[in-house]
Amino acid sequence: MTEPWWKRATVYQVYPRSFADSDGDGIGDLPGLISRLDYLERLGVDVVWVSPFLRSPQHDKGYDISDYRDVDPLFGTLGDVDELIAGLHARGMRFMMDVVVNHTSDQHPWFQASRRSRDDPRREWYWWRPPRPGTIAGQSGAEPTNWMSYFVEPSWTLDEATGEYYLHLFSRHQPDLNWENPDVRHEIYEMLRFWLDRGVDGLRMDVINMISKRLPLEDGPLRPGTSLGDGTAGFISGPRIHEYLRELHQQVIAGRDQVLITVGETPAVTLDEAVRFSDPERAELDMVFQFEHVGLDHGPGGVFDLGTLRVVELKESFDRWQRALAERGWNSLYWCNHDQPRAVSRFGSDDPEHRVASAKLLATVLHLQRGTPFIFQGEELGMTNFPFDSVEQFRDVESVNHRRFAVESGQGEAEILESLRQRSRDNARTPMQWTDGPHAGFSTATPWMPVNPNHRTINAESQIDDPDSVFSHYRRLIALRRELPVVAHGDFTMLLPAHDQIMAFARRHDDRELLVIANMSSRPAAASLDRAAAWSTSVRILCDEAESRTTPSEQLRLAPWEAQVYLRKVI
Ligand code: TEU
Repeated sequence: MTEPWWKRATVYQVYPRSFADSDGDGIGDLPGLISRLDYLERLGVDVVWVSPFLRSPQHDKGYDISDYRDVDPLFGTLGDVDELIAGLHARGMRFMMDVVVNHTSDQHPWFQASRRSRDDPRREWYWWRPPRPGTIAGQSGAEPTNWMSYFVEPSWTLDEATGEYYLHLFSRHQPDLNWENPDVRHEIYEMLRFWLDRGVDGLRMDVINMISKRLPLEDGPLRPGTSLGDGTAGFISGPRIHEYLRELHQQVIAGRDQVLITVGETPAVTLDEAVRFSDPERAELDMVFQFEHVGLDHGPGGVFDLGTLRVVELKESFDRWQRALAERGWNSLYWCNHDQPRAVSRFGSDDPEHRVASAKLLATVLHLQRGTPFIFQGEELGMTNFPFDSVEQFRDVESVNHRRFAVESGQGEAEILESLRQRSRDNARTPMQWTDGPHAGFSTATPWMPVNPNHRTINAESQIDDPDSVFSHYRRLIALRRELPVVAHGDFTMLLPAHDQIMAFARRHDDRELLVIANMSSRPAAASLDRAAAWSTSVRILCDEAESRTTPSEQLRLAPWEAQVYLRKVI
């Protein structure tokens, strides 16, 4: 049986607005990305996923699309897309597009028609509802359900012209499409075929587990400290979700599935649902992004409620996902993306004493799991969160709305600043740090988001030729996945599950076994290793020359953020 190519592949995510600016307007663009393809080739990634660059009013930085078939002039032209695809293909890399079809922009002609009148043929393309019975349109509480949107405001906005509310799970500028309507689905499938015919090799599907709504739409349980409800029971993995994805597969993917890669972004997905989405026999998606490990440090109030991350819980979570998708389906692996704070600041340590070691360790423990790893731009350099010092500095709609909401609910400025500093999506969106020069080599003009002052020490130029850099470490891990079948295909056994500093696991495939031992803390760690004798003939890999002859001893001692990896032949 031949395994799909993407089991040995690594994906790199580009957030085009913050990657490289070619025309000096302070905003990254497609020609900028094209000029950096040699860098990506050097890193060795197989697939490049580019966040949305289609026409958009940019309320949610391109995740609000107003024309699915044209490029936003901010980013370039359709010709640039063709050039990008050709440039990637010439270097043996593939192109993954971001597909945002749960919602459109409120400027999309479909929505413009839909809002025009109650009997426009496009009315049913979106979700329209009258005010709640017994209430007055426009007054608080008149919304058809009590749902809070992901961007901390009611999920319904009144459209004065027709006196009805439309549904938006995200901002009011992102109305949800009604997938119950077959014409909507037909248009989307046709649009996807248009892009695949143009040379797109992969699809990353935004919040794809939210496209099927549970009818009738009903109130959800109140969210603590607010008058709004949690609507997730009404739209996460709704009743028709698998039917829609199978239909999409038949209409768009079938016949091209040997060459394509598909990943669904699925917030709040359960283990069982993830298996269903990614079981190849069901022909829906190749893999999904699950959110469990990036929610462990959230308190009960959600993303801006600062909870504590415990290493034991993180290990339990990884172990659960590795086991659940061992037989059927496939995992995606990630620490970072454009919606998450920087991993080294969150799961590692951005203290200069530990930053490099912890960035490498995070890469090691993620990339040596079973699944397809995703790297977010700058992660391969150990880029950190931004030192925001005022609540005025945040740009992202989620952060801006959270700030307003937090002020209204009586939080003090210091508290709001601290949670935004740690959790704002803006942390991921500061410009890519290419050099130690002006604007970090990202642009010749002042960038749309400030460059992190630490670009003087953290930048690509200083790392690409340094064999001990975070970049070189990522490069080795990417190559290892391609070279060693045990990395791509091996089974997974978590070791030392109760240890509160060390994450250790073994992988086995045919006659090869891999052992990973990592101290996820800024203190020295010790433990005793079971079956240490079995490892007496192993070789240490992914390490400096000086360490290369050691084998793991029964009494393990690890320096802060030290990771050790061993490979042995099983006799
Ligand atoms: O993200 C969906 C999503 O769940 C996030 O909004 C998440 O809840 C939040 O970022 C946590 O801080 C996708 C895109 O990745 C995101 O950029 C878009 O804003 C969103 O969908 C709407 O398209």
